[in-house]
Amino acid sequence: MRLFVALSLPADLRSRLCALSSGLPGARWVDPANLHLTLRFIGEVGGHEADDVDAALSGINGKRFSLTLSGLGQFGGDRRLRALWAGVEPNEALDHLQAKIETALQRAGLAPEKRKFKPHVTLARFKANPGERLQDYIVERSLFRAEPFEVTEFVLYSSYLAHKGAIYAPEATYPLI
Ligand code: 2AM
Repeated sequence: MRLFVALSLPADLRSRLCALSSGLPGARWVDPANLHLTLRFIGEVGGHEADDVDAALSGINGKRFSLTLSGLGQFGGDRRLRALWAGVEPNEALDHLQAKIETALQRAGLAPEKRKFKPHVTLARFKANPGERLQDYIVERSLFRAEPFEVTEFVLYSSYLAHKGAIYAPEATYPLI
C-alpha cells in the first residue's frame, strides 16, 4: 500500500479553500474531501512495514497546537509547473511534530526524507500551464489567511489511484495531548 502521514483539515477550512478553487484554466483542483497537509510521504510499503510505521507513529507523544493557513504559492515554474498551494504561517510546533515523525520513521527503518519540509496544502495540479494567469491569480489572493484551527491529531493515510483520481483513506489516527 501507498502511505503518507498528514494533518486532516476541518470541514469549514476545506470549504474556505474550496472557495479559492476556481478561475484558473488548466488547473485540476484537488477534491475538497482530499485537501490535507502532508507531514511525511512514505510511499509504497508491504504489510509488515506498514505495521512498523504504525507502531512508530503510535509511540509519538506530541502536543496539540494551533495552525493558520496563509498565502498562496506554486511549486515548479514555467517549464514544469507542479502545484498551486496554500501556505502555512511559521509554526514551531508543526515543525517539531514533523521532526518527531521523521525521527520515528527512520528508527522504524525508513530511508530519510531528503527534501526539506515545506508545509503546504496542495490546491491544484495542472494539466496545462495557465501562464501569466497563475501570477494574477496568486497576486489577487495574496491576502488569503484562514481562521486558525486546533491540531489535535495526525493521520496515517493510504492512497489508491482510482479512475477518477486519488482516493485517500485514513488508516490510523494518532492523538496529540
Ligand atoms: P503534494 O501535496 O505536494 O502533491 C499524497 O500523495 C501526498 O503526498 C500529497 O500531499 C503529496 O504532496 C505527497 N507526495 C506525493 N508523492 C510524493 C513524493 N514522491 N515525495 C514527497 N511527497 C509526495
